[in-house]
Amino acid sequence: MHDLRSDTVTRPTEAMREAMARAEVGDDVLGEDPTVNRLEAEAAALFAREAALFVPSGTMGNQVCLGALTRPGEEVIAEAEAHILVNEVGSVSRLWGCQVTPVRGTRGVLDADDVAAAVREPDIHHPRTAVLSVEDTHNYAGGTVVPLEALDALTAVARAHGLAVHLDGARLFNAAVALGEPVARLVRDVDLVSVCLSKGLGAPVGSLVVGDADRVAECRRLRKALGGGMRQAGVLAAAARLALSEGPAALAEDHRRARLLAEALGELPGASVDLPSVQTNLVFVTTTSPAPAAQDAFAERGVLGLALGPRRMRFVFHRDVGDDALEAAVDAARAIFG
Ligand code: TLP
Repeated sequence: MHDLRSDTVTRPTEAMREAMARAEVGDDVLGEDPTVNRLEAEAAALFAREAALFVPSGTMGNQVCLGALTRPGEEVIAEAEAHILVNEVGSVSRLWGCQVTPVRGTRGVLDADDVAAAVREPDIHHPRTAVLSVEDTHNYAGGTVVPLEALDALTAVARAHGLAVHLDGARLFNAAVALGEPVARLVRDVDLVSVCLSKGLGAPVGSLVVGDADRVAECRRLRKALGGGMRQAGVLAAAARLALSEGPAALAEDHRRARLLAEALGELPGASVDLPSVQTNLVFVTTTSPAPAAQDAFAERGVLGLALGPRRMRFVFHRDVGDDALEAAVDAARAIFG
């Protein structure tokens, strides 16, 4: 089976398993796990920010960021199909007592004027708009990248209106590779960023929250509140360190394969692809037949994709699938959509 359902399915490499077996550990809740401490110091340096925090998942990473940046009754602005809005079990309201107001972007990228228009005037009736949340790359828009000028305009408009900026950088390294920019540049002007290590970078478990020391200290408290204090987490951090140092180099190949699959799919009568939105490792396909049936037909041909809507399927390239998976997916697509 060629598993193109998500980049979350990557398994740890032999080198990761060896590093995990040998990892020096301690109690991370007491700040005594040397491997976690190393990971967090390396991440802070890589992102050129004061501090970093290892968390169990991207969802927890996003949520501790949003908890640290809000108070109950406030409002977070996010793109209408943002992961925090559609895929985190309503946690922003459930955990922090805040509402998320959707603003529609273009291919996942918010327009700074639209954000400005959504910020509420001070009024006794209104929630206070506290945070702008940006997703880069934007998953449901197709793995789209926020161009640097757009990012700068968004952080500027947030500052002008007194909003903090949260970046859901679950796939921030994919964005950095696509832009040819260091991740430090992409997080320069945001308050807190959450970055997944267990997607394209290949770690078995874990994400990082990065930002200023006081903000990250608050995230550490909230991680504990959510039950995310992981004790001898060095066994996980050992693999995460390799994901951080070696993972990014492999992403350009994933992007190349995604592009080739998208172009092949775009020629078939039973499928359509918005080629400009295929910018990184994700390929979303609109199907003329029901997507769940197409998903089954792909599986019968040894290719796993995900139906993410009645007529929408997603294929994701990652380090555990290569050119053979690409060929199998193209062959299956020709049989199913041709
Ligand atoms: N995304 C998963 C599913 O939840 C859809 C996937 O397969 O793509 N932010 C973004 C932009 C994400 O895409 C995801 C995971 C997360 C946050 C949450 O990460 P985890 O799954 O580690 O909680």
